[in-house]
Amino acid sequence: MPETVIHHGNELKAAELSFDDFKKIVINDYRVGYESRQASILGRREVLTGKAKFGIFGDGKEVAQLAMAKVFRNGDWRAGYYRDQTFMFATGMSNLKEFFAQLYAHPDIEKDPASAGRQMNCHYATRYVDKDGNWVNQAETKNTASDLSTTGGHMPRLLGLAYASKLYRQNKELEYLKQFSVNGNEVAFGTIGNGSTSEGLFFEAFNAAGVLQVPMAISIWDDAYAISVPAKLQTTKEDISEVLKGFQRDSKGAGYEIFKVKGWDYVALCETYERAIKICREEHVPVMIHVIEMTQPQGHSTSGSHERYKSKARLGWEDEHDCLVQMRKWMIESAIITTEDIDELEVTAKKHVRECQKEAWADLEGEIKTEMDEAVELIENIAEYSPKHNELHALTHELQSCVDPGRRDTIAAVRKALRITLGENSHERKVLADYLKDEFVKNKERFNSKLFTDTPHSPLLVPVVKAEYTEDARLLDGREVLNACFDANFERDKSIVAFGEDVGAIGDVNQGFAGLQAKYGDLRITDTGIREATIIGQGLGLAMRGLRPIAEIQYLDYLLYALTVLSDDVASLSYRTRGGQKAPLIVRSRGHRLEGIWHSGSPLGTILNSMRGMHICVPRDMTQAAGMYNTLLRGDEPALVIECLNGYRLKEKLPTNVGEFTVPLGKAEILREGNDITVVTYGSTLRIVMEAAVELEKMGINIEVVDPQTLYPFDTENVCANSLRKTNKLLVVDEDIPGGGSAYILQKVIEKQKGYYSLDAQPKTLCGAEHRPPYGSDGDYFSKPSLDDIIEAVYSVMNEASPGKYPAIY
Ligand SMILES: Cc1ncc(C[n+]2csc(CCOP(=O)(O)OP(=O)(O)O)c2C)c(N)n1
Ligand SMILES: [Mg+2]
Repeated sequence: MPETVIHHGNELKAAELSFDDFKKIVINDYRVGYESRQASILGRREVLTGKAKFGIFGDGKEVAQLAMAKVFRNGDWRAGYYRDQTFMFATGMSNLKEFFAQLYAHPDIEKDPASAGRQMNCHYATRYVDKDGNWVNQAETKNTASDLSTTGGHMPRLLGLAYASKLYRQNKELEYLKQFSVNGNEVAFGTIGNGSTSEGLFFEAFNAAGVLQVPMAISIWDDAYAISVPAKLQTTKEDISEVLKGFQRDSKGAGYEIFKVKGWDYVALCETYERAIKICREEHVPVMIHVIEMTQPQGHSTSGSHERYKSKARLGWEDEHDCLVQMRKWMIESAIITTEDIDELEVTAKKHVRECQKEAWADLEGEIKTEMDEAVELIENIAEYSPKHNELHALTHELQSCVDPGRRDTIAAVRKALRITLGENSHERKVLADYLKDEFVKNKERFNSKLFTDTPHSPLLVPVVKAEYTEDARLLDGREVLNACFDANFERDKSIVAFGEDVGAIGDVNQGFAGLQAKYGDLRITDTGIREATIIGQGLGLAMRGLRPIAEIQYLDYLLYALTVLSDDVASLSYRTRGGQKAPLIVRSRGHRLEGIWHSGSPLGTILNSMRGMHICVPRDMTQAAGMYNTLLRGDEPALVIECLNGYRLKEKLPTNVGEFTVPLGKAEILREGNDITVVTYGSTLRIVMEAAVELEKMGINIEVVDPQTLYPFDTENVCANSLRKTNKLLVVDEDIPGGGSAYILQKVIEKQKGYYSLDAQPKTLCGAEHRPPYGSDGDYFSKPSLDDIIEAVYSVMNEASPGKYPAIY
């Protein structure tokens, strides 16, 4: 079987090679490209005949990727998109069988290591976390960060992957992290389609890499279209490298080295990549390679045909400039290969691809068939004794007649058999029910597992260490407690870095990092531009490469600018690779009430609904926040910590173990005991609820106050529902809009914790208004839950339960 991988060392340095060696390399390249093309053609056919659901392929983009693969070394990273199969094959990061396994959605990491059947085809990833959650040695492997379907969505992460090389090269204290870097020599390769350069994320990442001067090599695969929309409607001057010329480094300052090359010119491509990556790797200068005149022989994807929107002339031009056609022509003209030999190579390559496809299909089909046979037998066993035997026979017959069946067909038939035989009591029926339960467990693992890493390194397993205080513990501003916590952690762990807007020189707008840049240097506590999406991407890339970033979003309201990266990339990373990749990124922000439409946000509903896969921490004060950072910095899962914007100057006691004590995630705390009603709240409203408690006590009402502390995970020990057993009444106080964070809390307490068993009165929520709060204290009073609102909300629940004892106030 031919060897697909181009090993490092196959660079085309013509002067140093004999003509025979040179020929061998070129012919091998062509074979890889040709096999890749056959995979595209066959892949499309598999979709059109119904074996796979959707197909998007890298045809027309092969030759540039062969050239790029030559300069991709161990330790390097790729963050790319769905056209990159040739590059993945050429570097050995994927292969033909895995390509087809993913196309068929094989839910097995052995068959589809990139996503275990979870991602659409041509969405790549290498597994850098082993089954116990340990990092593999990334410096010795070629690495691909898991792809997204959202075009341009990977650009922020690309920045972070490149930035890690800068830190590894410039911060000598990181030399001990040998499994991640060799002196920061690693290049982060990005690929993006011409159309997707219209995305804001592209421009944001592009500018940031120019500012940071990181070894980032962006290749733009330019086929002049984005589905049906031509370059004229996408890009100023229809030419992205023309537009970006101002980024070219020159006597005025550092910037990019920009290259432009034709996608069908093998020799020029090899030379260009050689030059570009040398600059990028050695000088740590970002480079852009604009690869023009690419084609798309089969159109955009299996969803449509490009004949609908490309002119005959364009289609003719594409046929002629097909990169493999051109490469073949050049090889024959240059006496690298004869027509007969290349014809033979193509026949062999085609056969090989077909074999790989068949094997991949047989692997999945075999598993499904075995399971189906087992289920059919179990159903037929019931039929032997069941009065419904005709219906059951029909069911198994129908199941066995399925064309290209899936696991869903078998499981649906089993469930239907159990419905048909409802009320029957045979042993055989019980066996089938047990079989179904076992299959649910297996399918949960296949399709629903690994939202979090769930390994021994999980922050949920970090030992609880209580905060300790001396008798004369100092009372400090909250921000100083945080500052001491960060200081201790920066001292303890050299891989921790923090960055964001105003985080460096002034130590963040609330001074949590004050003085730390002076102490630990600007590579560890760093100012960034105003670019929330790429601040998160920067953190994500660093976290993937073994560093411990704290990425700061200055105010919670600005989190929306980074939401795509958080939701699409950070939060889904573990899930979409089925635990093959992780990124222990800590996002630090501050929110809840302060003032104005963009500085009082508490969009917890938005956050909870879009960021499953991240822990959501809502500490009530800075000491609790510090304990959460201490926990998270010792675990390996991503999290968002929302500090109370109005709490930095409130006095708190400084624990003696401020850098060590931990606040466990998912552990709710009862802050005040009471018998009459349970009030669940968190963050900034907590203090107001505690004030209300004092007033309410004067009115003869004793409230129990529960702080869940983290919204995800939420109160894993059912503290809320247990409290309801005593009080039988529930009020949730939340600053988000009605139906936002409070609806989430209600679902957890009432449904998940079964709190409804204990309720004597309607559970209530007290929330912010549906609009954002106006600027000014009056605006705050009339838009966010106030002391009076809370007192009256509690009272109204009491009034409903005992109107005689608690008559309406007004
Ligand atoms: C954020 C986002 N917007 C829209 C899409 C739908 N979409 C998928 S591919 C595509 C065209 C991309 O064109 P281009 O970047 O030129 O890459 P090409 O497919 O031509 O290689 C579009 C619009 C998407 N996947 N993600
Ligand atoms: Mg395009």
